[in-house]
Amino acid sequence: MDYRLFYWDVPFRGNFPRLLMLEAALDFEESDPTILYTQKSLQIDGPGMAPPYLYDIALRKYLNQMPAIMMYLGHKHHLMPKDEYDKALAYKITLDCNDVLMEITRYNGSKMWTKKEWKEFRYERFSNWLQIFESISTNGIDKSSGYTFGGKITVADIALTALLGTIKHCLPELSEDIKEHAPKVSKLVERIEKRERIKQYLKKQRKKSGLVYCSGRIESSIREMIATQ
Ligand SMILES: N[C@@H](CCC(=O)N[C@@H](CS)C(=O)NCC(=O)O)C(=O)O
Repeated sequence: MDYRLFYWDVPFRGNFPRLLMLEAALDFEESDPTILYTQKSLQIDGPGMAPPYLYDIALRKYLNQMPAIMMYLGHKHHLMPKDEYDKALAYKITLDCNDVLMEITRYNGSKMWTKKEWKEFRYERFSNWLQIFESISTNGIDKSSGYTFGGKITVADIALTALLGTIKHCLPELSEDIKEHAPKVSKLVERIEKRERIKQYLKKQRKKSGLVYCSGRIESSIREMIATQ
């Protein structure tokens, strides 16, 4: 076993490290994150406020914060672009994805949506984010390989898939927004979701969890906004 992932049984932020570890053919298991809640996490290396936590079994160390976990795994398992600038861009894309997660859940569920704010988010911020992702891909995408950087799959392709593939599946009403504002990235996401290990995992996860996205009151609030818009 290479790693242990401490995350809730929902796709949301957890599918970022999950898809990366599947792509890299790593051996990992999952544990209930409750045991690492804030005070308890002070006793470990890399403590934090909330899951995900990655435990590196050989190193016997934990790491918190999704983008840090993605960079750690990406560097260690050859899923970074070669060029230094592209490495920074891959990190930026991962941070952008994490910002979208924070925005769509109104700062990780700390507030619920109102109709006015949802409308502003969906038609301004979310479409702007999609255009940003699309412009990075349009300018930089490697025409021969179809990946964002340098002919090989990287952490950036995986982060975009974990963000947008999950939204497309769990909140299908938003898939039109994705196709409209980020058509190339939408295709990229479809290609990554067809990679064998990722495909098998998503099939199982989606069969078991259905459309569950981030769970809790904030998921109900997002669904209410979509339904009554
Ligand atoms: N910035 C952190 C955010 C962690 C976070 O907010 N996790 C959520 C689930 S995705 C959570 O467990 N929230 C419950 C809490 O904050 O107590 C990261 O990117 O990993």
